[in-house]
Amino acid sequence: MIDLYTWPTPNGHKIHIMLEETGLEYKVHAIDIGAGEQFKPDFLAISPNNKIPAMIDQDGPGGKPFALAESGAMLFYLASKTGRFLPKGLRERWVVMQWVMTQMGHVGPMLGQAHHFLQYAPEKIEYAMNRYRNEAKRLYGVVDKRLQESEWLGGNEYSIADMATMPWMRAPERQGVDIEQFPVLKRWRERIAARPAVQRAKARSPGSPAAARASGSPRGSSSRAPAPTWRSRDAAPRP
Ligand SMILES: N[C@@H](CCC(=O)N[C@@H](CS)C(=O)NCC(=O)O)C(=O)O
Repeated sequence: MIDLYTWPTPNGHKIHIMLEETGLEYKVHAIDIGAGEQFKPDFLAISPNNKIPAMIDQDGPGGKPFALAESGAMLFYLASKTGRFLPKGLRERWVVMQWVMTQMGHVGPMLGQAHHFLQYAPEKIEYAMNRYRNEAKRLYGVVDKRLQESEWLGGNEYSIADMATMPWMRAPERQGVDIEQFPVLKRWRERIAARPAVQRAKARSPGSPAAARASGSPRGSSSRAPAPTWRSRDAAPRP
């Protein structure tokens, strides 16, 4: 059983998608980052950088609970645990790694900044808005070009690289990007969105109407964040 600490954001969605794709059993714990729950000491014990997502695999390496944060590391962990969505061949595997790292190092941080400066910043700063809008467009172009030569980001197979990247490209208009300029990327996004696991993942995200119905809570959290099963990250067994 995996305890997933999450909130409905692109980084959170990635892990929901992987858990649904692999069929692993998991329980959702909502960490309301708008209310500052990511700074609570219990959460900090499993996520040292105060960010969602994070998880505790109750059946971690050695059969003991194992805590992990950072969505890229979590995707690699879940792929290693299940032997799925990360190719076995070394050439293919490293290419998937390359695209997961492109998402972690560029797509997430830059589109996140575009989102921030275009939608949320209390002050409209032209320089920042242009900088991140341009970078967002450039990155959509990088992904679109890759998908012109390859069915999926990592190669011939749908992989954790696609799961990591697609949730960031769901709302291009909020990042200053016209999706019609990237038709191949648009079709790739639709293929992923149509997958039953991706639809189930969305439904189980905190705040979704389906999750709210299941939990009886207006915010759809199946559980508020409980205390992790240990007090300090150092106590968590490492692989
Ligand atoms: N590199 C991290 C980024 C995680 C991240 O930025 N999470 C955001 C939500 S998408 C968060 O928890 N923000 C709360 C805050 O910054 O206080 C990952 O991929 O897991």
